[in-house]
Amino acid sequence: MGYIADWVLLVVGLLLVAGVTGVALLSGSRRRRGTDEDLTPGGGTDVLAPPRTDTDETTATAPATDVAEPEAEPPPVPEAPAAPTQEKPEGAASRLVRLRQRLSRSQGGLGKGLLALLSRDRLDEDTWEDIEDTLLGADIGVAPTQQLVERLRTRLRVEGGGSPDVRAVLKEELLALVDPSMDRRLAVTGEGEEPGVVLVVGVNGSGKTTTVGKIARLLRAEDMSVVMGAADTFRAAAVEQLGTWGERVGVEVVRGPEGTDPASVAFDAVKRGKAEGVDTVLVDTAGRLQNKAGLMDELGKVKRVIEKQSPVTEVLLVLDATTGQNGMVQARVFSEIVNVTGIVLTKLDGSAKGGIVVAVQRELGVPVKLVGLGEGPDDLAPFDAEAFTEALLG
Ligand SMILES: Nc1nc2c(ncn2[C@@H]2O[C@H](COP(=O)(O)OP(=O)(O)O)[C@@H](O)[C@H]2O)c(=O)[nH]1
Ligand SMILES: [Mg+2]
Repeated sequence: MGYIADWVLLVVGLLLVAGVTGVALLSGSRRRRGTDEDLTPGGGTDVLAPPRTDTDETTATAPATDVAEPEAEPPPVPEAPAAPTQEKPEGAASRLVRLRQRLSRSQGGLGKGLLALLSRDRLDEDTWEDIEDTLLGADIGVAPTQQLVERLRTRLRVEGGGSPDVRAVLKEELLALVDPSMDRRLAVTGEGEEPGVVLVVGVNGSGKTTTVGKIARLLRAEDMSVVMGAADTFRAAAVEQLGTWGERVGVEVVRGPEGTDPASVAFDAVKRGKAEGVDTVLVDTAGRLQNKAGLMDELGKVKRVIEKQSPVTEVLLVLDATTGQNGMVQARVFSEIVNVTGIVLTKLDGSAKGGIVVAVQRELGVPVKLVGLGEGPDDLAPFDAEAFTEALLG
């Protein structure tokens, strides 16, 4: 009997081991298959998919029984959008005060870090290296970093007899790098009866449309008259987006059907602006960078066609401050395509890397004229070298 029982145990044991191994192999192969799928071209589209919303999350995790439930409540009927009411945009003075605080919140770390290092009792080589790293980390760029470190070394050595005012020295040197002598005025008016024409360029997602809308508000706050041209005709959503900005401040948006030639929309917008005798025409563009030659053709044509009506008075390159070196590469490409006259640095509220102001000005030889400091409609301010340097120092 004992013999048979042993056999039974052995067989049961073997079956169990086989079962467990089988499950393990199965899940292993499933996992492997999952990985393979992620690498197929089809799987790659996930990267482009918009971030999951809460609704997606709920659907994905909801147990199957919930989905099958027959009496699901009908989704609530969305409220009809309220009729647009005209807004009075915030004036330049008040937004400067408000946005300065935001600027020091995002950028203040750089100056504080530098001051702490420079205030050490002994400025040894390790400390200078830390200072260099701090500057590079803020995207100031290699050449300006070396220049600044040289200047600080010399000045703190020479003036270091007593106790030098480190903050004052640092502020002076940072200000010199940001270059307060650059002309940062926006050319938003034309000669005589001509309107000013502002062409806004940059890669998709950098904040062009938002910036065009914000500039319209800035001008409306000064009681200037504006027409906008929605020359990003590739996505209906982009045209809609600009339309909304226009409605809120009573600015006409010239548009064409989806897929229209961007140059023809730009042409119509300037024509309209001229006919109405407005001060400024703002032209939004598309910024697909997959193909430099195509982009060059397109933007070149937009500019040429506009200039059959009126000269372009300002070409603003919109740059996302959070994109670092990548953004610098884009900036270079655009500056080869069009004659950029000013830079708008957006999303400075979401990045501590304000040093890119210095880097991009150096690279393009063109001043930063405006900075975007949030998604709010009036979160755009004229760039002021002095205020920016103060913000860096916290
Ligand atoms: N935080 C922040 N977000 C911004 C700023 N400027 C634009 N954005 C956001 O960036 C996204 C892309 O902007 P959009 O104007 O559509 O970019 P476009 O593709 O270049 O026209 C939008 O979600 C904007 O709200 C800014 O200064 N700060
Ligand atoms: Mg856009």
